[in-house]
Amino acid sequence: MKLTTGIVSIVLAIQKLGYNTVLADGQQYQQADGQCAFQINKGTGQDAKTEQMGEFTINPATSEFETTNFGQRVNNSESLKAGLRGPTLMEDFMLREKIMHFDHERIPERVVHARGVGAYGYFESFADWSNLTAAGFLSEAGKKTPTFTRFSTVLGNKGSADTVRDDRGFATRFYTEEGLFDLVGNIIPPFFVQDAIKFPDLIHAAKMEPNTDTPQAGTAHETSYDFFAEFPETLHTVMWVLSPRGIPPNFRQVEGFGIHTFRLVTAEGKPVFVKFHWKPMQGLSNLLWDEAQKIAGKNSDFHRTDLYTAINKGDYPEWELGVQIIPEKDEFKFDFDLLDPTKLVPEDLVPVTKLGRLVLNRNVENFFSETEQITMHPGHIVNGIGITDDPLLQGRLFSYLDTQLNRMSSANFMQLPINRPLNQVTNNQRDGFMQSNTYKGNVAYFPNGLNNNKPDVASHANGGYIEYPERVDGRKERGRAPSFWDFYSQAQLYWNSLTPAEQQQTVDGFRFEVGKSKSVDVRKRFVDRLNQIDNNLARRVAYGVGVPLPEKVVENPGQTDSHLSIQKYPKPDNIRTRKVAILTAPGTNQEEAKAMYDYLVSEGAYPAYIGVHQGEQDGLHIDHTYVTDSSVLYDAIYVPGGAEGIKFLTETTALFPMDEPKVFVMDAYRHGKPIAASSEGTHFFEIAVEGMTHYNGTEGVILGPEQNIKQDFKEALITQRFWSRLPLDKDI
Ligand code: HDE
Repeated sequence: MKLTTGIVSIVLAIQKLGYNTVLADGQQYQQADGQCAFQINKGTGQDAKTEQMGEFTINPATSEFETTNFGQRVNNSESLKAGLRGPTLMEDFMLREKIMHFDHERIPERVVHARGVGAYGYFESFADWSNLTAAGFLSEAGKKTPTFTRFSTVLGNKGSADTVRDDRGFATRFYTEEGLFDLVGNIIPPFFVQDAIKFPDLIHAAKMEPNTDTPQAGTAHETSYDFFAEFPETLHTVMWVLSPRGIPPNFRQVEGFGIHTFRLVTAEGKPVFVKFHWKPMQGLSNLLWDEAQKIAGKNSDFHRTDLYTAINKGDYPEWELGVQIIPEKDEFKFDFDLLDPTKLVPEDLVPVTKLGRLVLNRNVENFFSETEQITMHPGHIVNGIGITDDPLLQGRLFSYLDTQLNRMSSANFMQLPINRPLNQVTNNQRDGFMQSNTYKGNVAYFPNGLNNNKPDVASHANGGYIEYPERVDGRKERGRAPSFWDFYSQAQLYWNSLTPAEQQQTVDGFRFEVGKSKSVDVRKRFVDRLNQIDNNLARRVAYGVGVPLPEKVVENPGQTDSHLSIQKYPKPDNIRTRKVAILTAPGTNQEEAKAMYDYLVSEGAYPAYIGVHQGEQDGLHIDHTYVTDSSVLYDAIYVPGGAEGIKFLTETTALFPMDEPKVFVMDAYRHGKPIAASSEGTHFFEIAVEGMTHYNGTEGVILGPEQNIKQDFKEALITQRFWSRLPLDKDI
């Protein structure tokens, strides 16, 4: 009798899954338990995810004594010996336990995206978007959802440098009322390959070469360019990575992209195609390759430190989440296939509609527990968001769970605090390594009569996930649709959309990376591919890497999109978080130095005095010196006056490497950074850049009495980089 009831309820549930039924009853999804978990709890001042994490957070500083893992208080600092100089005893349970745990502290790093940094935050919807999607977190203006975002480089090992040239991950988990939604994207809108089955080849070619395990964290080697030359669908994304986009200055000034075309589906079952975008409110910026390389040596944690610092100081980075909306009827309107992940949808064709904003406002307590153990997965989706037939996305849906099982060594990794959704998880999955839940009763199957069919299967009416009922039919075939066969148009679009200075940086990038290939044949084959994009680009690279300059073989029709250049991206209206080095020495004009320092602080910038030693120096407190820091770690520099101070900076001393203060100015100048100098400081600027005549002019260099230069310096800091100062190739 009870079994029959169970079967009937499955049938009913399956019936309810159909969109017709949903349309017929017209019911909108209601939250089952009716409570909103995302309000800030007035008592604790925390959102629901923070509270949930708190249950698992331990503060060792409040524990009086050390214990073993089984709770016995112990002296865990001395091993048990037969006589104080004698052999250690096997019976020492404290030693055995401590060493055993230490021996197993490491887990496999991610096979890609190993190096990352994460932060908590919240997403706030700008409006009720139920006209677009049934997703609850987008259902109301002002609705807030806790989030965790992890940024990562792709190729490097966990201990590699932050400022390498690479694409980067931008993965955000939304802890929604209906479960987790992970938007696992990158900072570059297209991807290298069209089909998941080519991902292992791509990564094998781009990561370290297997015989030598070199080079670390980048594509500047032979196998990458061999693969790119042989597999031209990679070229569009290669162009992006080699352009200034591949070397961001921090994670706060990057865009994010969902890459694939996704679907949004309303409660009534109405679908649209969308591309997800994150637009940074801090503006968009980049490093020059020379800076990136030097920073890697000076501070290999540059991007991580930047994010931690900004959040700790209350300068919360913020992005707007937007979507490009493409009605189903327009699926075939473009000259590329919407399912091809190596293509972007130009924003000039389809503008971005802003849905809400993401604010990162809290650093992790523990890197391993939170940033390392989070298991992002494009298959974590909620009602109202759907996937498409993009063959790369389809393959990803398999890969993430599979790799996470390897990384976490237990199928129970979703029970970890960082991975738990906020709502109750109920199903009949059981046991496995490190099962931390205790399930009552003898029923772990469905249908069941003994528990009255609980937990029951969910239908649309009570929040069950509904697959969009896309019609699928076709023959089994291995291969690619002809609509995926154009590999060059968007590489051209991107190249054409860069400013001359950005094109120069891209050419310089190729000269470095392709030039690292020992094989002249690889260099030549790759240049031939570039020649399919643009002859001028190919000739400039060819000249640098010593292969014959190719003749023009294709026309570049010159199409552009106005949203792809970093240089043209809108600037913020403030200078919050801009790092400014103030160059000082004994004899520096303190008043000038302090006045600029205070002004920059009042504008929210991060000034720092650079001195010849740490501690007190002529009334200035110095934390940074010409030994610990250099120009590349800053956005701008200021040289105050004071004849004695300037004399000190120009003299040889053992307190810093020879000419280091001058190198500060020279680097800032040739990297196009804002430079301000006052009184005798202006003289120091002049002697430092003397002879650098191949750089163009002094745009962004502000010289004058200290009290007159502040506003101009602020404007220069907003501009951030003066590209006009950087030299361009002569005709090649
Ligand atoms: Fe990933 N990717 N990926 N990827 N990916 C992983 O999953 C994979 C792709 C991205 O911060 C892995 O848990 C395949 C595109 C990010 O935890 C792995 C393919 C995009 C992260 C994996 C792709 C991404 C990963 C490694 C081709 C942008 C870091 C560890 C079909 C939309 C997430 C892990 C984090 C991580 C596989 C392509 C972004 C191996 C097979 C396209 C941001 O599962």
